[in-house]
Amino acid sequence: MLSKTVCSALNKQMNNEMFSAFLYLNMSAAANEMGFKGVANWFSVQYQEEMVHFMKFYAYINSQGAQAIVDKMAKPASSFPSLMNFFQETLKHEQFITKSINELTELAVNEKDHATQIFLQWFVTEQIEEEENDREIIGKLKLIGDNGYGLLMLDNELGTRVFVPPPTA
Ligand code: OFO
Repeated sequence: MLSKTVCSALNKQMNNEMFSAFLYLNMSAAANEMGFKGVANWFSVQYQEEMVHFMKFYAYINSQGAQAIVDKMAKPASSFPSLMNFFQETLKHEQFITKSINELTELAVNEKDHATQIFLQWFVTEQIEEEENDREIIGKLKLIGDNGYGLLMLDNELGTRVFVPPPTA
């Protein structure tokens, strides 16, 4: 059973995950429009992963006898001046998500809600990977600078990313 406070915090995070999904879907379309098909693919996979995150919260809240409620959300950005900007904004957003998952975990600890703490462990680990991926791409973009061949190579590399649904999704 979830306390009212934990339930409302979980619902808020579920909606944050939906926002993440739509932000990355916008990024995918913007990259496609700029001609970076590989980057568009990378963000499309990112969108699918965020929908899995969203569904994990949705299923968990409902499994605890509470009600998952999809809420109105802020409008995600849709224009990005450079490839570097795409990934800087992504890292910034993921750092916000990490902070929010950490606060949620702290709340679960304070409320002695062991089930929610265990549920959130997957997200704590996931956020390490999310931020690491973004930092790695930003590092490559710094090395590449304005080199067209380098950008093309990176675009090709990001085009190979494939969505792998987690076993529990
Ligand atoms: Fe990008 O990890 Fe969920 O939001």
